[in-house]
Amino acid sequence: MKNIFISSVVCLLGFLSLSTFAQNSVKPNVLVIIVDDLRPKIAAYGDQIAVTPNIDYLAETGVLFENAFTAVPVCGASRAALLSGKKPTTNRFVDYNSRLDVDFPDAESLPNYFKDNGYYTISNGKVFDATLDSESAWSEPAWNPEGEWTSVLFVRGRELPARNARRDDLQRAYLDHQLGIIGPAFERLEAADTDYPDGRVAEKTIEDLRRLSGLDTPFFLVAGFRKPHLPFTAPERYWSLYDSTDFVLPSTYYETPFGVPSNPIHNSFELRQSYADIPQEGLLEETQALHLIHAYHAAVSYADAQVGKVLNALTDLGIEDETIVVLLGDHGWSLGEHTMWNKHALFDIALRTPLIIRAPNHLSSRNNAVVSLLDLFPTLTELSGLPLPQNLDGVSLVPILSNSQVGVRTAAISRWFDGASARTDQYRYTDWRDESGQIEARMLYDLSVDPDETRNVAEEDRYKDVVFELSTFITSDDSGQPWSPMVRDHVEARKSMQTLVE
Ligand SMILES: [Ca+2]
Repeated sequence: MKNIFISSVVCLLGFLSLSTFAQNSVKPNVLVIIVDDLRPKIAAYGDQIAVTPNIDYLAETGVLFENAFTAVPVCGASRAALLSGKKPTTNRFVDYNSRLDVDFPDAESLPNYFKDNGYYTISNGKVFDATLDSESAWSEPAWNPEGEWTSVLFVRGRELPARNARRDDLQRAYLDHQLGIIGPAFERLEAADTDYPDGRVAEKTIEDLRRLSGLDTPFFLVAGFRKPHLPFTAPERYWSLYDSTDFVLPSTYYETPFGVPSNPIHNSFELRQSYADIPQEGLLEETQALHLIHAYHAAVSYADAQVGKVLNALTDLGIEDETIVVLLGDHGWSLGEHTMWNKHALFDIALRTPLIIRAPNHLSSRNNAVVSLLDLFPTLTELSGLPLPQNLDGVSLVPILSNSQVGVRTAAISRWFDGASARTDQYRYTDWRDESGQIEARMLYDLSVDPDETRNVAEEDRYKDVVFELSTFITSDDSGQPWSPMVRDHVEARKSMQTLVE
């Protein structure tokens, strides 16, 4: 009986404070945590190996979205889209170097909107891809820790403890590389969390929370952690959470999907071009691939630990119950699936990302609805009791935070240069169109029977209606923009590569 009574009081208090937010008199704080290149390799998402106790805790106390997708599978464009609530087209938010204030200067960004509505806004770490993008959005200049963002330790000339025997190997990897300037794709050293940038982002964020919790105005703080983005640098103790024998290659490591067009298959250029000791063509040797998979996990656990420090600070400061917390990745990541590494493709593995929203007065749950990172802007606006801005391309997820049985959209659309992909609860349909809109290639995966996307069924008769419906859906989403020169260059380069292969 006592428990029931307590629950009733909690519910009543919850209802009252929810009403208060809606009435504009007290605004909740907003803390957004972006974890770069994080796919749902998280225990709370059912991953059997990942050690992520802090994100798991957030998931246990919030709403976990099982089917959240980025609008563009690359950092800069994904962030410009999700931080503006505007969809990508063939003329904006195209690649890693996209900037919101260049591609769409008239769009009001999410942090700018909160700032205009009385919030104190802060950007720590990697938020917009370019630190100076949309500067006016922030109450203080966007902050980043010092040092190269790739931050392999010994390059900075630091004296490392002698126990770091691997240092010699790593230095050799640099020196031996033909370009002599790029480092290994991982680093395993005895180091403090704060030796790497993310540890310092956590420290700065905690200092800010301490300061901001004493202000009369609510805050909108975004903390952007850089791991598990390449290079997979993480202190030794996060590597030691795993045994190297824990890992296996993905079942699709050696093969692209049956019947796939060549359009979405890339050569993992980010990994090959930027890091020493990676072969310039062909599959990575199994031992190297497994080591990189281990390294990704170490980097995920390191990022998770930094998330934990920030979440603990909310509790210690007593502001957990008045702060909305969102955690997301900026896109998915291939760890060798379909012969590929990195993002840059319209497959589920490169598009699906974690999304967890913990809002005061909403019970924790898991939600299977298909959602887009574009939905973040209207969701945070509604949760904070602010008026919904006009012309956002996302939809508010507030109706489904409390009801996991309903959906908010037919499909989530993602774009990558001339390709567009529609994800429903059962299918991933993708097509590539020429500049006049004619479909040149397409693929369809029936995820209900083929969750790993191994068989393109777009040309099978029994899926004819699905293909028609989803290609029509993409047509209706198309804003009819002309191609930007970047899209033309990309398509030309891909076609010349295809010709070479043929
Ligand atoms: Ca990224």
